Amino acid sequence: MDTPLKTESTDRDRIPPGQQLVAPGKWPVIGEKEPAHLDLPWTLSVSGELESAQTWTLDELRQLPQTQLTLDIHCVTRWSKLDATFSGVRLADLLEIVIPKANARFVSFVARSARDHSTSLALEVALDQETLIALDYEGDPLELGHGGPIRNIVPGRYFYKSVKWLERIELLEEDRLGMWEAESGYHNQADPWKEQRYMSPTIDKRKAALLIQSRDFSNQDLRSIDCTDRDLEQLQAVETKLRDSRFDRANLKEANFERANLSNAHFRKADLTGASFRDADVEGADFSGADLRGADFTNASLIGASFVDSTLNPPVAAVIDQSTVLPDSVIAPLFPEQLDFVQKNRGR
Ligand SMILES: Nc1nc2c(c(=O)[nH]1)N[C@H]1C(S)=C(S)[C@@H](COP(=O)(O)O)O[C@H]1N2
Ligand SMILES: [Mo]
Repeated sequence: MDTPLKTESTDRDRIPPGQQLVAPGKWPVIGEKEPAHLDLPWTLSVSGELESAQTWTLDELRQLPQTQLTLDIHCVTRWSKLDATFSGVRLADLLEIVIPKANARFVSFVARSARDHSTSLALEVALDQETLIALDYEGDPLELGHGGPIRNIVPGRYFYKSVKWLERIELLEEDRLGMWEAESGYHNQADPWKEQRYMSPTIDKRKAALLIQSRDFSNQDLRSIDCTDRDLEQLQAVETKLRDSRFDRANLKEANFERANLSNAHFRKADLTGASFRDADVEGADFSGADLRGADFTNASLIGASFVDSTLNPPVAAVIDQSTVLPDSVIAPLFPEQLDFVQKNRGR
């Protein structure tokens, strides 16, 4: 047997459904870009249902036993990065110091950020998954942009369970949903192998039918709406929340999606000629087989988006030509294969 081939198939087995690898050495920044109160020294406190609340300075954390952990990062916007090595203090080791009470069933991780970003897990899951309070990445202090100097890391869950600029850990009797989970419908379990990305909100079927008929979605929250095969020519969907929505094979000629949130939206084989995605978030969206002639992606966020699906034979490829507006800066974060495809088809 050929060893390189074997290695390749092993790597593929490590990529959960619907995920693709980022280019080697790349690590996109997702969500908040910086913490709050940069002038204050960093501390981590643990409070809530435990015997003795405690606060550590960054130096004190570094004096606790350090554990190294190598994990695969899986972001809900469909990019994965294998073998990221962090080191720091295991959550389990911290909890041995503060001693959770018997009624502590959940753990909430809170960031020092403008919106007090947070996420939570069942305590049992957090411990089973070997949650780490990371201080270092690949041997150096974790950089600020990726949540340094203190960040929790949860292997085996989508990366939104790993909070940047961790400032507070709270042990709770009842769960307190994190920010994305409470406000954006992110799945609270977040297991990438089960594709637990989002909870689908229940959009009333009648309301959906009326909206589709009116072709005006602007400024509404229509997450997960199903518009498969619909005729939505000239749809107005400015600033609309359309995360995880389905537009496969729909007629979306000249549709206006400016500033819309279309993360993980499905546009397989849709007619998007002349559509505008200016300033839209299309992270993880699927445009395979869509007609994108005259479509405009100026200033759109394309991390994790795909335009060609070469797992199918023949490959399902978007129609892109010199009339498609896909500037260099916009396509830079695409997966290598996707970037290559777009560059070959788009004019300069
Ligand atoms: N404080 C804070 N932590 C956060 C977020 C955020 O917006 N703020 N976003 C989450 C999401 S959705 C992801 S995918 C990862 C991204 O981490 P990265 O920017 O280091 O890749 O951080 C998670 N932790
Ligand atoms: Mo994410």
